[in-house]
Amino acid sequence: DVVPVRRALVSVSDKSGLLELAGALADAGVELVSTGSTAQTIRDAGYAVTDVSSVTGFPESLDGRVKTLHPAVHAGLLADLRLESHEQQLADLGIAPFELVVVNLYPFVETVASGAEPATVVENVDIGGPAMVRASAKNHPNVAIVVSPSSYAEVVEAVRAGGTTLGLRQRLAAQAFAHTASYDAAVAAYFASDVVGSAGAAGHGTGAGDVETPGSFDDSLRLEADLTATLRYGENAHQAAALYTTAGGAGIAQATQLHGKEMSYNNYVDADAAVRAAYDFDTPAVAIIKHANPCGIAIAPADAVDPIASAHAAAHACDPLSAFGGVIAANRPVTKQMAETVRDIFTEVVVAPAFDPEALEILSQKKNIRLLTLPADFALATREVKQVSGGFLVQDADRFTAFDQSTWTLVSGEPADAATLADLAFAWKASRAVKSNAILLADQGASVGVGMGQVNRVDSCHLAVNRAGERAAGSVAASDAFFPFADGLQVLLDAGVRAVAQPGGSVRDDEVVAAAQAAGVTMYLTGERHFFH
Ligand code: 93A
Repeated sequence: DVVPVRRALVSVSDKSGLLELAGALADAGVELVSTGSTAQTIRDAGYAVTDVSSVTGFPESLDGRVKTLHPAVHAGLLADLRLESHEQQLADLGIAPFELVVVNLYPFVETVASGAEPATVVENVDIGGPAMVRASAKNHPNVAIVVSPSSYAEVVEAVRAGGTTLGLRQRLAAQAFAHTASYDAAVAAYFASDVVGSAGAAGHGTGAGDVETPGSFDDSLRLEADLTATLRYGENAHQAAALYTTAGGAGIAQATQLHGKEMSYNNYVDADAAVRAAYDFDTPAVAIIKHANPCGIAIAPADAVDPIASAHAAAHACDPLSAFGGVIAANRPVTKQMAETVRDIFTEVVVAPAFDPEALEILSQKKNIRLLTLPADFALATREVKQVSGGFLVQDADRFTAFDQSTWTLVSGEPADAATLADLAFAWKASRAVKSNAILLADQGASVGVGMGQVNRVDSCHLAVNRAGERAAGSVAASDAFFPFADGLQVLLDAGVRAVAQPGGSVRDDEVVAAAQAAGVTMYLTGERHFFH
């Protein structure tokens, strides 16, 4: 199953490593066939190369839109030479096969990131490149397909050793299909975001108006999703995993990666949680996520000079220990100042609507950090799906209706002043991003202590208070669901919490409210629960 390499098709936008590759292939006696500027680069370096137009007998035309899209190329890529009939047909047609194809695609993601005009972005949608990549990958029993300069050395070694092995070609084919899939996902996300923008579809920051009443469900719900990328592994190293994107979706699965290592399974989960938390706010907000929970979440003070950097600093201050290795979402473009802070903190992923050029430059110096863009007004899914064994559960997405404090009921203490109300509103909204049972303590628009994911509310209260330390005294608290007893609340009161927002609705609300009244603490009932599991 070793295929000696006699003829190679090389067509690359990213010319890094090209000359070393071309030199090594030429030295090994491989005939090189190339497109426009790739051929020029090889020729300028003094190596022999055949122009693809002399293979096709057709000029590169339509400003380069049609270069390699020709049967003389594609029959050479797709012929299965294990079949005599294919070999015979190629001979009859006078077409020679390729055993090696080296292609990397027009820099679509980079063009989008540069803020280019739509016409330029569209021109950078590669058509001929993916066609060659997919054809060669399909025909991997005969052809080795290389899509990344990082594979050049290994392939050159194989060529020198007498040819590529089936194992190598299959591995390269898998990389190739993953590459074109993620490329197309980026293209789809760009087109979708454009459509969302112009259609003025509902963005984040929802009010009471957008909530759908519990609706009807089709008797056969079909989930259409396309395999977008195979991931290195799943939640753990022994679990195979992949990313599927739903047709017409526009969320973390469609985010555009500008820089960094491949996204992992856990990166996707955490980035989704980060976006859920930060993009929920209308004002500049940052959430830092570990294991799908916020270890810090904050909005910027109204007078901040660099709001998103201030929000990040405040979110980080909540729990700097846990922020190590975290996933950050910002709902405004990342600024230079924020980037300078993040640079010094080990961070897995940063998601934001955009990165200021200086911020991108600073963060791109870190090889591994993954930088993703997702438009601030990405279309929220209206339904959420969760797998259970043997099927799945579907529900309306959780939206706030009780965000507006005019709908809250004061049941204890003095009415809160404007600043306290604003903090309560922040804490209440932020608590929605915390796994239940959730208790979130906040001060001046920033979480100061988070108690998450506990099986009783008392433990969540202890966690939040312990995390906040001295900052618990004078903070405000939100609870994602009612206090079933006064014990959890008492933990907060003893720590010096001065105002509380919680849904209410417990059969023991009287006891809970009485405890707040005895402490002279302000308490509002929001009337709405926000469990999140
Ligand atoms: O414009 S295309 O979609 N049409 C083509 O026929 C075609 N063939 C190769 N893009 C095409 N390519 C791409 O051109 C390759 O994927 C590669 O990225 C680039 C190399 O062109 P050049 O050698 O002129 O730099």
